[in-house]
Amino acid sequence: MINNAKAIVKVDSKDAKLSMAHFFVAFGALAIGGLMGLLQTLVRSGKFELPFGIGYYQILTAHGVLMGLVLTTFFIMGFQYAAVSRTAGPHSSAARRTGWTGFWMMTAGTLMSGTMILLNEASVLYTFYAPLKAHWIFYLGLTFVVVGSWVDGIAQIMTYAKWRKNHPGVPSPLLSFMAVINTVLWIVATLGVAATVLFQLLPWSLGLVDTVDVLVSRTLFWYFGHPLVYFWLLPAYMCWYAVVPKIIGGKIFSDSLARLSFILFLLFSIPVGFHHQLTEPGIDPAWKFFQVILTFMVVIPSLMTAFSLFATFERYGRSKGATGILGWFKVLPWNDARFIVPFIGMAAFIPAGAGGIINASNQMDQVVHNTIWVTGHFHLTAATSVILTFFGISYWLIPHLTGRKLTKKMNKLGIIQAWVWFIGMAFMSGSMHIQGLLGGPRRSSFSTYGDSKQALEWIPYQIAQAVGGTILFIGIILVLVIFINLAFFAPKGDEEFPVGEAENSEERAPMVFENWKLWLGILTALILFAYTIPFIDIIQNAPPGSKGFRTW
Ligand code: HAS
Ligand code: CU
Repeated sequence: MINNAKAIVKVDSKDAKLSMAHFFVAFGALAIGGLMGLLQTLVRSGKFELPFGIGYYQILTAHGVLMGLVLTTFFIMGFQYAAVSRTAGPHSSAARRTGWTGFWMMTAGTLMSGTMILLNEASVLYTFYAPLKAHWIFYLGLTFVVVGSWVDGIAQIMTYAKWRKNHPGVPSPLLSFMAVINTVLWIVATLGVAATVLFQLLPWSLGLVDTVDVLVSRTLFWYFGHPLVYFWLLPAYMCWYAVVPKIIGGKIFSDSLARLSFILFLLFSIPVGFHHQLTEPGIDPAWKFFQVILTFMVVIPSLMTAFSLFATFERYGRSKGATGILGWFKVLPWNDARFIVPFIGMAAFIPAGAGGIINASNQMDQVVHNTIWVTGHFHLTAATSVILTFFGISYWLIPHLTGRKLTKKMNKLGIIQAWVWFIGMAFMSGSMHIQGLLGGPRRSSFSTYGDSKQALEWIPYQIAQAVGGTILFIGIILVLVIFINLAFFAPKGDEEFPVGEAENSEERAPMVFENWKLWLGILTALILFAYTIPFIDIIQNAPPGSKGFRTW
């Protein structure tokens, strides 16, 4: 495929169009969702009130749905679709049609749910917990997004399967393998949310049934909700493992280790949903304990990732003559946005992951659950580590797809953007963590709770969050400027889609990694083991169902 050392392997232009379509929706969601985020922090500072009767919970729902569900799903599907095309070859026209069908279904669903939120018919937050009851079109829209994402994901699987068929006995390209793992993880995980939406929430919101079993619904939601966060994380890991080494001029520490960590994510991401329900009555503590153990299992592939990244940096540093324990740090390409933006994400993931381990520890979760600490946690994980990596990916992928160049000026703006983000988030997420430890609740508008002493203590932290939110909003404007430049205005040229090579070129990943029957078999067994008995319990001992509530 490569004619000379300088030639760049391009993503097929027809595939590029579909990826870009995803990115337009993703960055559109970022623009609106970001504005909602700013407004929330301003309201919570106590110094600002929303005009025109707009509700706090309405914008909170818009923010969570747009950022957590729409931006992520569209970005990830667009990125993975391009990554598979780049590494396993152009998609067939059948796969491309499948991809477009999925894209339009997701877009239609987003418009349906988004409209209901804007009409104030669905202020149920991004977790849409029953018994809060939204308009049925909101749930139908979510169904379209989920089913559309399956169809979209099948396009990637088709191209992967074609590659496998044409290359019997050869491990598939690393990035394609990773994309397919994430898509499979997503499909298995979304079965849970599809079940609660289709069988519980839709019939209930349509008035076909009067009541809903809240615990069943929440359990099905969290069966999906935890793997959801790894669905966000794994594309960032794809960049850290397979793209960043190439950008710095180094090598992937071990191709097999990278694959193994992805398999572990596939196995252990799903049977752990109870760690979001540790304080919830109605679930046997023994089963909560079991899922907490599995949660600690799913930390292992992240520790493997940290090890592997340090090893890549270290070995690259040594090859450049760096000495001492931290000598490698100096020789990294600090002026390259494609490196530093995801690197800030990695650095943030160290405290972010530590926070996750705190949450997962049953006793400590009693302290932080439902406090704004948790909001701080996911703004470090999802809204810093993951999203900065997505921004870093965009800075080479968008020009690659549009046939343009990342100019020096945009590269610099990208670096400034990342630092602005980091500073804004340090204020916002930092003060959320502290306020959470002081008992400040999450998911709640401004209140002094009758001027209680404890609530007054929280206010300075809420003001710090508004400062952070404002800085972050500047970061959003900057990233949108870069996106529009790279999509429409940057000079024409060839920007590389960097794909790293393993350090040991002789290394060949064991074929057992691609034995889907084996992994899906173990995954099914784990899920059945972790959920069957508690689920039977939940249903057999169910309280009377709840009618719907509209609290807004
Ligand atoms: Fe979490 C709640 C546990 C990771 C997102 N999490 C949430 C919620 C979200 C979320 C959105 O057990 C709230 C949901 C809601 O609305 O209620 N989380 C964990 C654990 C991990 C974890 C154990 N979470 C994530 C990631 C997310 C995410 C990733 C998004 C992308 N989380 C919980 C729990 C709750 C929870 C409980 C429920 C709390 C409650 O009470 O409600 C682990 O996966 C974390 C493992 C990570 C590491 C870090 C490895 C570090 C690496 C970086 C290396 C850096 C380098 C750079 C090389 C062990 C890989 C070096 C540079 C230098 C400068 C030194
Ligand atoms: Cu979780």
